[in-house]
Amino acid sequence: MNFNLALPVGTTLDRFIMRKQEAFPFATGELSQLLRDIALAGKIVNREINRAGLLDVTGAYGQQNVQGEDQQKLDVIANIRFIRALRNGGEVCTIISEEEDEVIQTGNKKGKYIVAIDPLDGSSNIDVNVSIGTIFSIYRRKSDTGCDGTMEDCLQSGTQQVGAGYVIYGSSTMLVYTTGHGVNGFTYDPSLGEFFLSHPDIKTPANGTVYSCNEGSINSFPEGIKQYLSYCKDNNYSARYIGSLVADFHRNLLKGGIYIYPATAKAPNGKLRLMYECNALAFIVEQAGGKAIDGNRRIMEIEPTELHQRCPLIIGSPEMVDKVEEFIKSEV
Ligand code: AHM
Ligand code: MG
Repeated sequence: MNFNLALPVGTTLDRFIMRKQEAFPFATGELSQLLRDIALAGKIVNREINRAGLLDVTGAYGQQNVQGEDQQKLDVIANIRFIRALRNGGEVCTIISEEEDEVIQTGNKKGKYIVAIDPLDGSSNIDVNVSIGTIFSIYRRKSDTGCDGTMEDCLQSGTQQVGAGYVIYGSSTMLVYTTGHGVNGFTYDPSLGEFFLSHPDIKTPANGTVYSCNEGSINSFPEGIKQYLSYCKDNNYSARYIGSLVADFHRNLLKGGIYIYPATAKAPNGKLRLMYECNALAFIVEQAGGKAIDGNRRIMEIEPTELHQRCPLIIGSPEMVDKVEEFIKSEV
């Protein structure tokens, strides 16, 4: 069976998903439909983001989300759009969202899948026209169909993901995803309303000279990370930090580089969320030949205990991640 069937640049996302599905004779098409639902919601959110300045939907919504952060109006809109698309699609029984305190039961008790989503990451950047993104992970439920998804269905480790991806709303809007057979990127053509294959079989460079982290907090970084950052400077690496994870990650994925969000005094377990951000990007980077660790462990092997759990994230080109690990280990 040709799981790695190469399709030409310019293939539409729908055709791509269909052709990939044909390589799996026993596939029911439900995962394919779920990916299409996410792409559709991505298009709708893209439209909202592009109109944001005109419609006065930027800025704070006046509420806080479960992590005590101000929600932006577009966070709320994106959350609603993705949940609606997944509920209408029918393949997903349960959703967990960075923007929601509790699990969301879609009512589709026959749905086989669980989706974890950060509907709009980097939303503090909306008002200043910086790239933002949606991040998602897909898991197969463990419980029998016919009832709501359980907490056990939701709290699966990253190794159990059957799909993951992100949409980056940038100078172009792109959807990048994996189902465990490589990573492919699709660029959105707004005039046609379609995503087209533009970055087939993405492989991240083994090494790079770009590091991305918020060095303003360096005084409270772990010693090994501080030393790695000195090493970067000694070697004249470039610092690039947008403060929008999807944008920093996407650049490093394509060009080589490393993104680091370690434990800090302000965020003793790191800032980023295992279920909504780290696992999805870890799956993608590994499928592209990169690595993702929390400093001690592979991100995807962390057994989650809570929906909104945070973890440090060190992710990117494999030789760079190995180098950070060396510095961390030499400190222990
Ligand atoms: P968010 O999910 O509330 O948008 O926060 C996640 C964002 C990431 O996109 C970004 O990399 C990071 O927070 C930036 O944090 P900091 O401002 O501490 O550097
Ligand atoms: Mg986020």
